[in-house]
Amino acid sequence: QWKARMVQPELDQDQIERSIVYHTHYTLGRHRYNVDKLAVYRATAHSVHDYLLQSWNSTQEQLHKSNPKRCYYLSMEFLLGRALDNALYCLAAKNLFTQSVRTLGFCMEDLLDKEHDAGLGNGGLGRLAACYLDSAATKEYPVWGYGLRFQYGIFKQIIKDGFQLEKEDAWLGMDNPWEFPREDTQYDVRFYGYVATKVNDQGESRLSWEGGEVVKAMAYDMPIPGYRTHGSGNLRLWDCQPQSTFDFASFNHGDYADAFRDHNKANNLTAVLYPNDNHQGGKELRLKQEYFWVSASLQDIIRRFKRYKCSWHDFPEKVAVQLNDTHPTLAIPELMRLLVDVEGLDWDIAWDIVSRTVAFTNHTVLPEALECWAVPLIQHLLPRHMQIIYDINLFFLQKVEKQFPGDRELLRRVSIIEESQPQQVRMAYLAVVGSHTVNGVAALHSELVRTQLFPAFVKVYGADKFINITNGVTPRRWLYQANPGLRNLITRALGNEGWVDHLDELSKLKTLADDAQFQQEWMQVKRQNKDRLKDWLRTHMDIYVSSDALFDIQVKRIHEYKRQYMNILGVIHRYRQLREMTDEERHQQVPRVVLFGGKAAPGYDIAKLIIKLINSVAKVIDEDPLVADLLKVVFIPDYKVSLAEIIIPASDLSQHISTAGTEASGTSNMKFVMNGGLIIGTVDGANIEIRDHIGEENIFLFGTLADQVPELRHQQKYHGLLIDEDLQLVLDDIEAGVFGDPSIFNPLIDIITYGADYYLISEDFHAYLETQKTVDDTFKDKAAWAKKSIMCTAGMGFFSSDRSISEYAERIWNIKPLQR
Ligand code: DL6
Repeated sequence: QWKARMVQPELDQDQIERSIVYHTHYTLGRHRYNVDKLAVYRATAHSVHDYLLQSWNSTQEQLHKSNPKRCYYLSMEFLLGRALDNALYCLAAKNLFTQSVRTLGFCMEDLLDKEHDAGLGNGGLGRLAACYLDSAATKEYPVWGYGLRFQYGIFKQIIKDGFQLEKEDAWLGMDNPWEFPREDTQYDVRFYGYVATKVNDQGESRLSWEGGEVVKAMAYDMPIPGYRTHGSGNLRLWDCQPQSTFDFASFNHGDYADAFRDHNKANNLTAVLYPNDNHQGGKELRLKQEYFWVSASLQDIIRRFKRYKCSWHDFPEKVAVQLNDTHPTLAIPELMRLLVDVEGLDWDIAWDIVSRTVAFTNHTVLPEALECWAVPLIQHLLPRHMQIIYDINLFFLQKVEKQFPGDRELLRRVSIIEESQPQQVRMAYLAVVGSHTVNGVAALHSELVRTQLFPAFVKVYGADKFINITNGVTPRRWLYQANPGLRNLITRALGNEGWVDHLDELSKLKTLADDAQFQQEWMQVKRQNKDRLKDWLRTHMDIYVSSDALFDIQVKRIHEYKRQYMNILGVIHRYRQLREMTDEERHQQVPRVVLFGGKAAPGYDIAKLIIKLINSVAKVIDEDPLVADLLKVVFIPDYKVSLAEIIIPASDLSQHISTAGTEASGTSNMKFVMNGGLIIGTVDGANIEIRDHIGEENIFLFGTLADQVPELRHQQKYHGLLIDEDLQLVLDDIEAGVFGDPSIFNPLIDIITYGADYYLISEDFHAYLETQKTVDDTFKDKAAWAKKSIMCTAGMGFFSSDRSISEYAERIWNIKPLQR
């Protein structure tokens, strides 16, 4: 089998083996005597990539022939995770490849584990973008993702003495079998410089951006497999290259550092993803990244559009551009610059094109996450864009003035420029003004977008411009691939695999929810998934847990608003209670394994302290024999997509307990429930719609409602905070040093005691503990729990990202699936 031969990509075992051997020899330069698992993983990945390229090419050909309207999804983040297993399932080739690598002496599971996660994202926003690419490819919508090819993705998290440390994530390794460089697709991108007036051939004067420094953007393409389709989607990532490799003059003078200055500067631009989630971080380099990416993407889009010789007027009939949050908002002034300065269109015509092409998704109402950039910085880095933004604002404000004469307050409220020192550009406002549609990501969030974030714009534009498209997740990765046991059981129960791309089919499981035999098989699968996680914890962390315990999981970015802090305070309360019980009482308790995972932004001290507290509590509980079989706390380091695929199917309960009105949607809540996990949560984000779909008896909701939050905050601020009694006891324990040096945790205590408890932990604590009691009681009734678990999965059809992407396609982009 190791004999090298050229392959014609055909899906039969013999050809697959030849292809793997071919890549081992000729792509990697390895030989059967010096081949290891990593090399065989890479050779296998290259082989799968060959097959994907076939469908990629066929889709491109089809697109070229039919020239349909296309959508371009501009997202700073695409949190893809691993590609191999997913591609094999999509191609329906998992068995063939597994057999092939077995014949060559390897085990597929070992190879899959060699793949490094593509961690080009921070959390929900980036993973949503990855789910959307999967669904667009599966439904054969002409959608391309555009992003940046960061050399370093989200950092690797290491826990030392309970504290988070960060290490770089060099995800690209030696080669990335999933991408191919497009040397023929390169664009110049300028920074700094000045604006000049030029007279064109027709004698008209035009503004032109000149001077400064110019770098090159080069495209890398990653095919995105659709599930059992003939075609494939595409993710185009931009890499930054210097204009020239090095300066020969400096080199000849022996100034080697100077000779490579441009080279290094260009390399730095796309070097690293900013590790902030729901927080605007970063200064000039981040703004440079944003501009570099949107400029290259738009130049590419325009080049493709011009190939078909359509009139500019038809641009919005051929192109839809979706801004995934405000990060790509510079696309609005950049498209104006390209149309007016470069293509010579009049301002009004260009503005009509831009505002019929662009749409904007908002993903947060948290003020600290809303992007603002200082005017002097934009002026310095992008002088022409600052002029354009001023003009957009001027024309918009003139329109508002005409519509609401004399309403100066309204003008102030909707101005894109904030009159602070220095002035700031409000990117969300610019995105609203330049887009034809603005959407939120869950029903409650979209309501808050209308009423809290952009009420003045609703007054100007009317409410119809602001719509809701509730998020979804791909059932391929999050159920079919991550949970083979449940996949097989569901397929057997429903008679076929049709549910994988028609998730509503799951509702047929409802008729089996009371069937004792089915309940038993269902919970057997859950048990196997818990065992899988248990084994992982043993082999990777040397931690032993019992699968009999209730697995209670909270995995997501660590943030005050997500309230991991409340969770660990609840654990301390449980621990206190267990210690105070008699042996007999303790005997009655449901054992719990409480698992945490998630990264804190490196500069977010309070979030890092929450991680330390979790680890300190875990250690004390671990060393206490009195609670040994009843309570275990584990912080799983370096939470990422591939780990989520093991953790999520193993949960009995997961926590989604953000302060009401703060979590725009959440998407892990959908993944857990899809996998038959129950959730405890607040009346926030998509939890609300999940409740509506699975039935309120199958979800544990509690706590303050979003519309009560402002008044409660006001009261606490002006009348002081009355701390919940149980919470006070828990805080006393921390202050007494039960979990180690209490002085470390002072800032955490202070945010409740002196910080007016902004996230309302004290307000919700009692209801949270009571609801946790209900969870314990319910878990004791095995049949009732099994029924709820089945009803959870059965109700999740709506939360497939296939439904979300169809809504985007129909309600915003006006695109159709490719006809074959
Ligand atoms: O829409 C995807 C995801 C939501 O599920 C989360 O609730 C929300 O917090 C997250 N938002 C962000 C915003 N970051 N920025 N900018 O990540 O989006």
